[in-house]
Amino acid sequence: MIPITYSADVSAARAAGEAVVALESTIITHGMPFPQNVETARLVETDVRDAGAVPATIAVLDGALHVGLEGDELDALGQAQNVAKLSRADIAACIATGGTGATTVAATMIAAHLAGINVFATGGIGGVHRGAQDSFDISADLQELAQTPVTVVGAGAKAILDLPKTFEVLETLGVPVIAYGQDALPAFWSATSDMVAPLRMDTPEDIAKAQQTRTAMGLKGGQLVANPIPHAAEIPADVLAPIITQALTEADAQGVSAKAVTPFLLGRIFELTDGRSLTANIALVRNNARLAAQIAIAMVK
Ligand code: PSU
Ligand code: MN
Repeated sequence: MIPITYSADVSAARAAGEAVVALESTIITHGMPFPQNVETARLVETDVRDAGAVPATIAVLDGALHVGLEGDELDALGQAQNVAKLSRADIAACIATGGTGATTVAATMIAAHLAGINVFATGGIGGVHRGAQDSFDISADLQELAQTPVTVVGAGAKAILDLPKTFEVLETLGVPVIAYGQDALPAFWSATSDMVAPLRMDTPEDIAKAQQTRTAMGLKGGQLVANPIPHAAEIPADVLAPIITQALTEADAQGVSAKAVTPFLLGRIFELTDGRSLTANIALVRNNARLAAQIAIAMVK
């Protein structure tokens, strides 16, 4: 096992067997502008604490895998330039070469599992990009859900993606997709969609038990909890649709590809909505953090 640097709080929580919720760092470095990124990271950590669990924000700092960041480390990461975006393909290389990088959903799941953490909150997972039939751009987050036993709470997959194809791939990979408290799948900035969720659960206890049963059966992998954005914060899909289309057209025209696609699109949508997409993104991440804490508490009971 590689050494892990735990924050003081996460260290204490592990020793006491308390509920811990993993949080990712790519959303901080590549998903939101400064200073809202750091403010949001702190709010999300507070939300987890207020719900009775301990937050563990994950990142690689100067070659060390950190599970739980101290306040000054979070501040520094939020303002650092040229931070790598780490997925399964690059996290080991970053650690090996002493680099600094932020973890995506896939890499955060890997690190959480190494640290014995079973629940993780994010905004929305990556998935199948629109036009993937030409670009082959499918997020490694999907494969990770199929093999690493961590329950990921997100507002579904990000609505910049081809959502029907994303959920088809998750089905193919055998990943349970559980809508929380409703029949429809949420669509990130919008609470509902016209897609019916494969599974629905209404309590954190059921979600915890489903992951534990999966693992007890020897089934690899985690599950995606699709938690709808609070209605007060949502942006209707028909308002966003032309904006997403414009951002995608611009990405195409500028030749944006690979890891840069998602950060580019989120950044342009932020500008084109005058910041409204960010307000909604913050509301949904905080909502996911609260539910993740409840699931983590149910798991340790
Ligand atoms: N959720 C958000 N904003 C983000 C992300 C999630 O609200 O920026 C990040 C996650 O780290 C996720 C990544 O893994 O976007 C997806 O990137 P890609 O499409 O390149 O796999
Ligand atoms: Mn990609």
